[in-house]
Amino acid sequence: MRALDVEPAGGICELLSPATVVVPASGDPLAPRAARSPYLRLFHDRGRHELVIDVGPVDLPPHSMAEHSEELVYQLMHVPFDAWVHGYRAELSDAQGARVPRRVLHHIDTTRPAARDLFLPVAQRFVALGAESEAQNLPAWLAGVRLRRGEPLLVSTMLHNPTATPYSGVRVRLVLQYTETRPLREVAGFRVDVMFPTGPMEFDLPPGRTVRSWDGSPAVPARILGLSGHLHRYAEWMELRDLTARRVIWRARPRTDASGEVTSMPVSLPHLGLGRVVYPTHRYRITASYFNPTGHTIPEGGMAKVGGIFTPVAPLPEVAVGDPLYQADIRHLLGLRCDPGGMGGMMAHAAHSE
Ligand SMILES: [Cu+2]
Repeated sequence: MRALDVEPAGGICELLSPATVVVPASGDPLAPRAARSPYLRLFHDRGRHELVIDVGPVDLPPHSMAEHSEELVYQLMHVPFDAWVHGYRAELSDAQGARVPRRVLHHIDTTRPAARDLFLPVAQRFVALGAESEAQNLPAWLAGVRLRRGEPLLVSTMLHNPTATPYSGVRVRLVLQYTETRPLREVAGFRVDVMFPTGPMEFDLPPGRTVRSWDGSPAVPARILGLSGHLHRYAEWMELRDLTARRVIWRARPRTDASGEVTSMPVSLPHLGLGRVVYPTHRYRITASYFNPTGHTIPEGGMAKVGGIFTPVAPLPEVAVGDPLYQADIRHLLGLRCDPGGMGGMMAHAAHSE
């Protein structure tokens, strides 16, 4: 009798079998199977204007990954209504509702397969939070990311317990604060990574200095309203440069604690929030520098990305599902969930962040 309760295999991984991967919107016949996400539930607090993406519950033994980590890598949900998201935060609790240390949340990332990225013809990344990320909340009237009813959202969660204390029934709640009224500025997230265009974003750090960069241009003119970055231990600095205009848009060093661990990155609001326009006719370069003093290579120890919010000056093109890079990127993301050993890189990432 028990076996009847077990869901048949498939779900989100079935999307990888056709030649062209299409992540279905909620109206598509494929959607219900793909969206059968065992560790994801949606709650809606209409009074507080909050949509809650609830991931879990899972147990977190000491010094290990969460149980059911494979299922958490990518789960599919569909946005239940039209909304502009202007803020977000993450909450962690255990089975008794007690707080769980934030450091067990390696990351919770969201991707919008129905929307395009600013710099690449791939699925747009939405909210991403790590252990060090702080909650963000813009005034509802000012700016928000427009989510459309029924659009798919891929939710990637990694929980990892670096402490000696076991936690049971752990849940991560990603709380999205929204408004139903169009704000002054419609915004979206962007990112530029030294490992673009797709694939794993981690890279090895041999002993000594490693400098990496990537060049590209946005698809449309866009006003960058705010930006920050993500780096790992042993990072020295990173910068975003306009090669065409020959000027530095942003340069930052990570803030670290006494042990050298990155605790935060500076946030920049160009021109007091009025923003800085980037152009498709200009080339931009992200560069990051690391210095590894340990004398041995740190596998997948490096990472460097700039992320932030922008408002398009001209509308972003529709997503081109057939684009080879879009396909490669979706296959990479879902492969982390569905390919045997696909989690290897993510596990390594967690291990060295301990
Ligand atoms: Cu990282």
